[in-house]
Amino acid sequence: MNHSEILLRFLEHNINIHPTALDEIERLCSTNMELDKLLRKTKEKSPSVVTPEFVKEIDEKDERLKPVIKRRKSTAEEIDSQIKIHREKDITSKSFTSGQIGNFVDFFNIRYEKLAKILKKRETLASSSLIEVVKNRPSEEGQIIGIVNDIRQTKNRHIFLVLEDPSGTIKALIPNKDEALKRKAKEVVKDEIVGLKGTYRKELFIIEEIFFPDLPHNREIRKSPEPVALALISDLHVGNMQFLEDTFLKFVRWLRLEEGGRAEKELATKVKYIVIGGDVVDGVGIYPEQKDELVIKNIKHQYSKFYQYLEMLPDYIDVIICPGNHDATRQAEPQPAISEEFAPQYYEDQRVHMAGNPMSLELHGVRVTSYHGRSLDDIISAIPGMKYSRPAKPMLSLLKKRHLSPLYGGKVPLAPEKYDYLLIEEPPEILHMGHVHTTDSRSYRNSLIINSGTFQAQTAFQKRMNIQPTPGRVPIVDLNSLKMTVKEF
Ligand code: D5M
Ligand code: FE
Ligand code: ZN
Repeated sequence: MNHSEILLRFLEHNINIHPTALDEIERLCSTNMELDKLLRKTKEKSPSVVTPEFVKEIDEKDERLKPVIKRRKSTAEEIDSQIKIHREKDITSKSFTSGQIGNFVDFFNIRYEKLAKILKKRETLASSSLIEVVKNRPSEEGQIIGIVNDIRQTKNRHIFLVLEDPSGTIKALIPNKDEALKRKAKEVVKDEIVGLKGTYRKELFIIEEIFFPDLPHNREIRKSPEPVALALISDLHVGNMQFLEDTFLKFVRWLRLEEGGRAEKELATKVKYIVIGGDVVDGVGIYPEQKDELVIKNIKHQYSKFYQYLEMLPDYIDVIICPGNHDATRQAEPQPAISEEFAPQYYEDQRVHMAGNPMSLELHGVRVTSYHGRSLDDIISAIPGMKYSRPAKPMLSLLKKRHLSPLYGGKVPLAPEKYDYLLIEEPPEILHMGHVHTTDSRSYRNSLIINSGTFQAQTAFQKRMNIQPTPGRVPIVDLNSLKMTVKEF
């Protein structure tokens, strides 16, 4: 970069520069990218004139932001990225445009059709009947598939359930003495699609078995032929006073191969992707009294702040981001990607990929479904035995339901789009969520179920709710072996 090139760029941005600062800038910026970065940082500070002292100060503060030296040998660096984002299963830019909003009848019909098809693959349900047909065949055993309109325990400790399909509704019952089936029924929530086997007697379908859509037993599993790894994170809440910047910077330094022993570095060299499952920033006006807990009160500035961290990442890492309930997009699910208006840098950067919530990806063929996880609040309160401290359990329940947010009328606002984007149509190799701020994982029928925790310390609200977050515990999945390790920062 020579003086006139630098001068020109600064003038383009209407920034006054003192001639003595040019040498300093020339020394610091050998590429256009570096100059862009300096320009951006200067603009944030908006000095009346750029002096050599000003440049030095920015540079010192920037010590930990220095670009990674490219010649470092790294596995991930040598491999081309292979990212496929299933945009057809993403609500982004479909919702606001052409009056796509449908009605709830269509919305639940799509859910019914898709999940009934999955349920019918099971032998027992292959010849299931419509509800009206079963009602006309009293005392005969039959199978039905439908949406759960109501489920509750009666005062005599039977479980009473109302099921609906396109032909009609039926009242169903699990007798109080069938303890095993009653236990299974505890996992049933309103508005999900289930299959029932039983017999219709005296206006009641007596249930003998309940079926969730579930995952097939021996499905083909995809692994990456290349030795690359994926880091899963979520719930940074940048801008909130509890965001743990130092912890996050440790993670960044580890990725930059600046921290850890040989074995740790070996894993770090494989990391090619970071998937962020929402709540990137704390947002503004999300909950009462939030203002008092914000250190950055402007949401655009919150995103700029996080973008500074993204810039510190090795340049061979791709970052894929879905929003959460604190991000700059609509609250109703499915959520379109974080809006460009609030995070323009993200859209200009080729290594950052913005998608909706939920999002469905393939990384080197490995299928990843990421969903922020707000429905976990509803599932944890609806199903006995589910706890905030072990979110993989309610996540597994959702996986078996093949739906990310089945309950309508709970804490999750659902938008009745023309399609049900929250269905889990194809079983993923990795099901990823966040929201509950607790890292947890388990595996189930060849799927890894992972909650990526948080980088935020306990908030006053979480203290009142007795939620104990586990900040800085980052799940890393080797996409070649599909083995997961949790790195603590
Ligand atoms: O959610 C952070 C954590 O707080 C997560 O565990 C859910 C819990 N949470 C959030 N809002 C509520 C409400 N309204 N009731 C109960 N629990 C809640 P975050 O999305 O990061 O704020
Ligand atoms: Fe969060
Ligand atoms: Zn959240």
